[in-house]
Amino acid sequence: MGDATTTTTTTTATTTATTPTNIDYTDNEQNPRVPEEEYVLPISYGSVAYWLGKKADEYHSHEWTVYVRGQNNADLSRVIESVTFQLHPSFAEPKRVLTEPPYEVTETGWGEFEIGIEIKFRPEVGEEKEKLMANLKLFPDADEVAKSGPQTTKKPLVVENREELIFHKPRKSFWEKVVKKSKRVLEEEDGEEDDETNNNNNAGGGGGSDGKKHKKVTFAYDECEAKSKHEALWKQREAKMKDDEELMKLWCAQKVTEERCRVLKAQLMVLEGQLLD
Ligand code: SLL
Repeated sequence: MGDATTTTTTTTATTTATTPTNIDYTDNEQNPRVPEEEYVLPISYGSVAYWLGKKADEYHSHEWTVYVRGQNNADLSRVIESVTFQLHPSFAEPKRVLTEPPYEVTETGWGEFEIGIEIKFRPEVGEEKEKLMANLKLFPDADEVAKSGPQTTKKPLVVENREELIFHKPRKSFWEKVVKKSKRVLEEEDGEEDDETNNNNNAGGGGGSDGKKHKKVTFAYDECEAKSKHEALWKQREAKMKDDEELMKLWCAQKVTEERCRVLKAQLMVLEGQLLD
């Protein structure tokens, strides 16, 4: 297995948001929905593939892992009952069911294919399932080779998708037994904010937009203790994403300041002109 701290060739899809399928919004008396709340669960899923180099043979050129994980190492096991990966029929027992983290399957093979992923939620969540599709990629594209050099046994090819599972109007059982059991991380006075701003990257939360000051409460996911083979790689990627976000914020702040300076200079010139008249 390669060293995860080496440079990676990476293809990342943009974050998409999805609502679990087949949601029945009709209320049921035993387990009603909490209408004013929303819970956001950021996950990542995809594949990591290493070329086997000298160890490669005709049918086993790469070792790869397909995975589902919580962003920022969040533990998904309180929400997820099982993750099923549907592999290509050329693999023995292609339906792989994982009932605890890390939700990942590692195999060796020769070809690329689409891997069906089905996430089944715990009964208390009250929603059925979420279906995703991961594109297993073993061979870098020509432009990736041009950018990062040829494939080596140390450089993993990563295809990662980020997704936000959004639970609108969560079931009371989910809200009380799962979400509210999580650490409460933030409670602050909040102004005229939109409902959507009550959910940040690693938390779900609630609150109305009545224009009045109100308390904003968010919940942190517990850290996942089960180690993924690729944990160092995930941490490296997430640290880089945070750095990129910070850089983007700094860049925006700089642009705003430059624009303000320009406007102030123009106003100053007008005032100077008026003084001279
Ligand atoms: C194709 N899309 O039809 C591809 C299918 C299947 C890959 C790729 C099996 C390895 C093994 C394997 O890698 N299958 O037999 O252990 O061309």
